[in-house]
Amino acid sequence: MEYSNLLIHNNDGIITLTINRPKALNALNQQTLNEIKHFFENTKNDTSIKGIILTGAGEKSFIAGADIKEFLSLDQGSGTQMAQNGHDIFFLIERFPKPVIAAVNGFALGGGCELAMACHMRIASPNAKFGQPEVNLGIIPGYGGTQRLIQLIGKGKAIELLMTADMINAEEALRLGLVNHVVAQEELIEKSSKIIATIATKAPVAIAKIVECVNAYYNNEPDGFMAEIAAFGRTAGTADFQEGAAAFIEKRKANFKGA
Ligand code: DAK
Repeated sequence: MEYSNLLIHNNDGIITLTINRPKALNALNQQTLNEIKHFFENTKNDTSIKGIILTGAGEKSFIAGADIKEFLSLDQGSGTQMAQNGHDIFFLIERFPKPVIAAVNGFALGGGCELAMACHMRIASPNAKFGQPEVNLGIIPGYGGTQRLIQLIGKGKAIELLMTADMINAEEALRLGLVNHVVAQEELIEKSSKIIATIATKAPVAIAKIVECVNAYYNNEPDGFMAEIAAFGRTAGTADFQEGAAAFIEKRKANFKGA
């Protein structure tokens, strides 16, 4: 698939995926969502990939929300259909077996904040602004925002931000636990890359299982503890586990193979 709204840069297996609609502050239209879906579906099983950094083009905005210009034709049926499709895409990112980091370089509003929250971690620049302004438009978040915001910052603060549509800055987002780190804008990709490079030195099956188990905490089925028991057994049966233990005992660096 030819992408019209995504830029892809591969630096030794660390992919920077840039949403490239700067004139619309990188708002998510359906075309962009379809391209994101295609990208994640087609890289899920690529063992050469160490992780993904998701960012927005330009210095002003990560993603300023869903594309409001596409809203006018929405009704109950198409809105429900669009929400289902959106949830499928955001779950694909949340469940991606390699680290996915949002490098938030400006506005992360509505669907943009939701997309950042579906990533495994968020690194923000000082000019980043987060918010769920949907109630200003007479709707509610449609891409998982009501759930993931509570998961990340707790019920009390989440309900305030969802009801008031207030924007918060990077410092406040850090204090609330919505972002992992705040770094200068020109250091966003470097900081994200360093985290991915660290994770890439670990056993791939163990990393994929961490993603599975952390997500299972929030699911009723399977229960998170049961998921951890099964996942632990799976990692205990890998050659990488033997290698990791042997490397520790032999005082050398482990050479993981991903199996
Ligand atoms: N959609 C489309 N265009 C947008 C946009 C957006 N969300 N945000 C900005 N733009 C466009 C502006 O229209 C403007 O285009 P031109 O007029 O130059 O053609 C250009 O980007 C620059 O924006 P501004 O001139 O407004 O720039 P400012 O610096 O003055 O203001 C701002 C920046 C971010 C404060 C402002 O642009 C703004 O308030 N933007 C809208 C923020 C917002 O309300 N976002 C939408 C949140 S609601 C659903 C699932 C999910 C969702 C909806 C449905 N279903 C499953 C059905 C999600 C909804 C949302 O995300």
